[in-house]
Amino acid sequence: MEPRPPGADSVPSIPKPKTYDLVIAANRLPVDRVVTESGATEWRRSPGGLVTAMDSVMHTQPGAWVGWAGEPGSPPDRFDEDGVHLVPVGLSAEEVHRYYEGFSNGTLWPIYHDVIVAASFHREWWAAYQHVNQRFAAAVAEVAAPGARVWIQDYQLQLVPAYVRTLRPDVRIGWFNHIPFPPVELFAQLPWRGPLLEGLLGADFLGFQRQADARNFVRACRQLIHAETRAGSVTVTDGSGRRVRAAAIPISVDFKGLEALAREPSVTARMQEIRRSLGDPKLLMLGVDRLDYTKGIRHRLKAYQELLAEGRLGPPEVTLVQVATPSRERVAAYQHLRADVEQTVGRINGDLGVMGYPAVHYLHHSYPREEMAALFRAADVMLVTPLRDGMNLVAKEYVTCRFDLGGALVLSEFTGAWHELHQAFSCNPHDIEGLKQTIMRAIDTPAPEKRRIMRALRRRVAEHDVQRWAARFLAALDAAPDRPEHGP
Ligand code: GDG
Repeated sequence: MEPRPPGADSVPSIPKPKTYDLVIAANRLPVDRVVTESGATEWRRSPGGLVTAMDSVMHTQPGAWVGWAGEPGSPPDRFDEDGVHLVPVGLSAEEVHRYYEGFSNGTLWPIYHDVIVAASFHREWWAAYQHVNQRFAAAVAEVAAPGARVWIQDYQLQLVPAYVRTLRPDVRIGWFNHIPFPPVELFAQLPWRGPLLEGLLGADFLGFQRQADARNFVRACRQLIHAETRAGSVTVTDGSGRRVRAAAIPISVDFKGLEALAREPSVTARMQEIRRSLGDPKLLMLGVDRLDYTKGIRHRLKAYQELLAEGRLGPPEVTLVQVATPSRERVAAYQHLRADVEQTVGRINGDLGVMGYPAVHYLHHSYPREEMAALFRAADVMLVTPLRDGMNLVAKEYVTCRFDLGGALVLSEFTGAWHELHQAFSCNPHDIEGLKQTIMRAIDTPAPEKRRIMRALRRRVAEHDVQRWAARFLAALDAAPDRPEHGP
């Protein structure tokens, strides 16, 4: 037995927090707080694709997940859930307003999505963004084991790579951008463009949805901070000679899990019930989006409205279900969008609906996954018409659910998904006449041709699922150039 130091019994040692070889940092934790019928509070897994992807890499090694728990105020204590150590980061109500609704969704989101609405620049939003990113980095630094892999997610946390590197130069840092990275002409508008690029360059590897996004980032580094660049990599400007690689690793869906859900008898029964409850239309069209101005909902409604007005389509044979999931409801641009969409839906139904058969079924709700799978199976034509979208998982989910090879996907060229699913019925949503023609083509193409297309789309998603995405990202992170002081 080891000799015990004098007084060891009386001085309690402070337990060091447990550390992990894989640490994820994302704006949100992968759980939501719910109050049960008995009034008790519990945490339920949020069913996002990222959670499934992380499951596939965390089941072999335990990992930690750093994120906001979704409510302002002091954060709950750390806890373990489904084998993942959850580390809540607290945000005050003011920080939610300035860092999340403000800088993330009022400044960065519009700039990164082609300025579909104007971006707002406020120095106090930027200050809050810096503070919150520092807090995330401190939490990461505390739970990362020596030499750990740290995987930071998305545009809300672009400064975290550099902050983590300062605190923990021993760890390997990756960042993945779920949204587009804008052309330099737009990115250059940001008053804080330099610090944002330097923040990202704290990483070893940066992953993007499309090659064009990775190229935009590299070009921004060359033009705006005069970094030396080569195809796919940037040399940091701090004189260390360290190189950061930027490449496309497109995200995907849990093909096997979602297809199995879509095949459930209860989902089949619900699919039939949905069609019945809509009056058994000959043709059911579907849109599923967060209610966001990037998703092209207004353009889609306009094309549909004109097709109805011209008598080319109409109820009761044809109907459109538009699920618009509530989103960012305290941000002004989203309030305007909602009012606009709801007025348009009202006008279409008022002008072009028939008794008992509205032309548009508009649902401002969030639904369980089973319901989404049943809707996808019920829809003859799926309308995915964003003006700009990093990937768009709805497109991939639709084809995943169509194991029957039925249905047709209308897909905007301005989504990341289009670069993988170009056999779909492609459209430019800005071109309303073209969009109308594409919708009619998706309807009129003979079934055998549509089955051939659906088979090709499904093959692509089956072979490039979210598990493969996560594995590819981590392999790229491991393969990133070593720092000069650590290797050749
Ligand atoms: C960002 C990027 C990128 C929607 N309503 C309900 C529901 N959903 C699910 C969909 C899909 C997800 O939410 C939305 O993902 P998207 O990819 O379509 O779009 P964003 O939310 O904008 O996501 C995007 C993505 O990150 C991943 O990198 O593809 O480009 O903008 O999975 O099915 N799910 C349930 N009920 C709903 O009512 N259960």
